[in-house]
This record gives sequence, structure tokens and C-alpha cells, in this order.
Amino acid sequence: MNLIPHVIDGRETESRQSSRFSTVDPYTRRPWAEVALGGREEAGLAVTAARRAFDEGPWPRMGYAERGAILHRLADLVEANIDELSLADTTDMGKPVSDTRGKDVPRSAYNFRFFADHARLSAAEALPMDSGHHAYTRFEPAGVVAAIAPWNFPLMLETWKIAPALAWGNTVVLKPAEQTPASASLLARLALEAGMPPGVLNVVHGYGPGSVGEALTRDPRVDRITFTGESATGRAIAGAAAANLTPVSFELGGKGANLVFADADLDLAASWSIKAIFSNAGQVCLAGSRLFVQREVYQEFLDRFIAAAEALVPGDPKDPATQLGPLASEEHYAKVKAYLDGVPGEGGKIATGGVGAEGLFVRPTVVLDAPPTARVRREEIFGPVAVVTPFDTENEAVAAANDTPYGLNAMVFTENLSRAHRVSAALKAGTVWTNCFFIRDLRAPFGGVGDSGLGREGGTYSREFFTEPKAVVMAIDTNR
Ligand code: TXE
Repeated sequence: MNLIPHVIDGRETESRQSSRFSTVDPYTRRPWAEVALGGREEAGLAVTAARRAFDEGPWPRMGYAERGAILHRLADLVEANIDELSLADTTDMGKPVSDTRGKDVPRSAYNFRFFADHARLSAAEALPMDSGHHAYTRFEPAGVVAAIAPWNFPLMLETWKIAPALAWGNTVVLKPAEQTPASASLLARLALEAGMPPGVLNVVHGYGPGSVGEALTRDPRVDRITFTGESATGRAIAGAAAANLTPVSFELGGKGANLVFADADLDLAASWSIKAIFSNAGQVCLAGSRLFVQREVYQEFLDRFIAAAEALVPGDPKDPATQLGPLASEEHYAKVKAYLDGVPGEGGKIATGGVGAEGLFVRPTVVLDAPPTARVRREEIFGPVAVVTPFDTENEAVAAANDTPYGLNAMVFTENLSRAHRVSAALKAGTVWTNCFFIRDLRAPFGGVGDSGLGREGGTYSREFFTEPKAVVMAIDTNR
């Protein structure tokens, strides 16, 4: 069986004790590769390598154009290796290859290109002062970045973290999720091929608590922690990071509200709403999992929505025609199944869907009549489960949408321009999409309020997090 190695200081390595774990293909439910299992020791070695590459190596001292050229070469190599990278994520987590090939890998390449160019163009800020002084800002790299990643968009979310970190001159230790280790090691190999010096991008495999993840968050030599995953994990990491006052940036869970008003284009609303909750089998922090529909169009919308949900094609994730893969792991399947089993007891009913007849599949599921207190309406299920509720007034819809500890994103479907602006302003969320979903410009802030996160990334927001901005004030006219 293949071995997925750590990549530390430019070398592909096993763990000290040759400890390994298996990564499982959730479609076949069989292990498909062995993975080097790291622990505190490997995490420490990787931080040492990243520290040395930062303190003594050329990476933070290069010009933006030179570093950018290496990141552009890496982007080219990511595209050139799209078959291997997309297959790695598809096999590790069961995401349809149409998604990994069509979206995740191309976006990963774009992350490197965008942040390479953005850093080069936004590294300057100057301030002529009335007092006869001149101030300018140096955006100095922060140092060693620990990037801790989840399993739902493996390569895409890893590159979203490490591309800005690298573009701003930092060095990185990446801990991929234990469920999806394969693409990260391939990426680190490509980075070396692109000309990135050893130690600049390190990958260590292993678990979170008591293992690689926790060791990274407690290491005083780490200067920044960027994390995507569960809100409870974010709390644990914040606690660990507090001891060293290490700045953190968190993208956590979500329970996105999707508001469909009677004046919406219902075809448009239905097609985006389907994508919002069923793509990647609902394993998306941004999923539109709470769907609120105005009563005048409730039945009509529901009929279209259910018909489209039932038309989605489940199957082998490696088949390009597949639209719905299995859930990512046995544990996650059990969690989603438990939510569905609890629906009748909480007063809800399943209009379509439920767990599939075989494997780790959950069919696109629509839950109706769930009261506001139901777990399926309050908690992040992270599966293909839409909870649909009717509403009468705009105020009622906004109040229901905001009745959540989360606040990552929301959607509004309406043809009324004033309503679109009014409701976008009233919603408690880091992003509001109006008449669309998932459209991103990497200059825009990305992150959540409440339990959905801490801080923002994207464009200049990433610059603030991954650098130490230093003000230099110079006297121009010393006679004043
Ligand atoms: O997340 P975890 P999991 C949500 C979603 C899902 C749930 C569980 O609800 O069902 O999280 O996913 C590492 N110190 N999202 O279990 O546990 C861990 O090894 C340091 C939301 O994968 O948060 C992995 O690399 N690191 C989401 C990463 O953290 C620790 C995306 C994520 O693991 C650690 C994915 C610790 N104490 C899941 N504990 C989104 N918002 O995008 C764990 N890790």
C-alpha cells in the first residue's frame, strides 16, 4: 500500500517509531493508503525546520516578485498534477471527482496566484503627515504559521490558509485532517519542485488532541495559528494559544439561513438552494441548512426543491457523472444518522431522503415541521439535510434566521432591491449572498460572527493576520 509521508525540512519522512495509520476510502470503506503517524516529536521537528527557514533562510528575505514567481510555478504544478490531486481528495473523503477536478484543485492553484499577486501589489502604504513627517508601513512576515485544516475541502482549504501565509514571507507547518492526508503531502512535494526552499512548507500527519494539532498550538515558537474546523475545537485551540498569546484566526461551524421571499425568482432560488445544501453532501460550513420560505410560495417552492433533490445522482465518487458521494467517514455518517433518527421525536418529519440503503450514503433529505428548539434546526449537522420552515413577514424571517449561535453566512432570494439591502444589513453573518451562493472574490473578508469564527481572511484581511505591520515615522522637515 502507498505510504503518505510527512514532509519536514524538504524531506519526505516516516515517524520516528515508524508509527502509521490507515486512511479509508469512504466509498469502498476500505483502507487505501498508509499514513505516517506523527506526534509531539514530529510536530516539534517541523516547527524547528520552519523556524530555521524563517530565521536564517532566504524565504522571508526575498522580494515579493521572486517569492511570487515560485508561488506561480507551484500553481502551474498544481494544475499539471490535477489528476493525482483530485483523485487523492476524492478517495480520501468521497467527494465527487467532478467537484475536486472542476472546483477544488483549480481554486487551489488560483489561491497561490491570487495571494502572490495581492501581496506584491498591496505591500505599500504611506502617509504624508501634516507635522512635516512621513510615515510608512512595513508589512513584515509574522514568522512560523501553524495551519490546522479540516477534511471537507482538503486541498482547497489548506491552500486558502498557506497561500497568503507564504506570499507574505512566513514559513508554515500544515497539519491536514487525519481523514484526508493525501493531497497535502503531494502539495509539499510540488512546492519543493517549484523551488521553495526546504523548511518553508512542512506537513505533519496525525491527530488533534494530545497529538500533532495540540503540540502545534502550544509551541511558543509558532507565531500564528490559522484553523478551520469545529467550534468546540476552536475553543480548545484558543485556550492553548492563550498561554503564548499566539494570534489565532478561526473559521468554525455554521448553520446558514436561506431566505426565499415570495417575490423571488423561484427557479433561481431553487437551483441555488439545492447547491447550497446538497453539494459535497452538505459537508460545507457555508451550507444553507435552514431554509425559510414565505408562505405564499411555500408549497410551490417545496415541490420544486424536493423534485430537484430527488433527481441528484448518487454513486461512485470517481465517476464523473456522480453528484452525491458518501459521507466522509463512518463516524461522521453515524453522527448524521443520529440527527435524522431524532427528527420524529422532536416533532419534525422527513419529507424525502434519509439514510441510503448501502454504504455511507445519506440521500438528499428535507425535514419539515421542526420546531425552533429541534436539534436539527439548531446544530450543525454537516450532512445533506435541509430543514425547511415557512414564514409570513420579513421581520419574522430575519428573527428566525438570526436565532442561532452561529453567523457564518446567509442567503436572500428576492427581486425587491430595497428588501435585499435591508435584509442583508439585518442578518447576523460574515457573508450574505443575494440571489446567488458561494460566489467569492478573494479580496473580500471571509469569516464568521458568534460561534462561527474569529477574525477575517482574504485580501488585506489576510495581510493583517499574516504580517506584523510596522509603522516607520521619518522627519522630513526637521525645522518644524
Ligand atoms: O473537526 P475538528 P472534525 C465541523 C462539522 C463536523 C465537525 C467535526 O460540524 O461534523 O466539525 O469535524 C484538528 N488542537 N466542521 O472532527 O475536530 C483535527 O485533527 C489542535 C466544520 O474534522 O475540529 C483536524 O485537523 N488541533 C468545518 C482539525 O483540527 C485539533 C470543517 C479539524 O478537526 C484539536 C470541518 C486540538 N485540540 C468540520 N482537535 C468548517 N467550518 O469548515 C482537533 N484538531
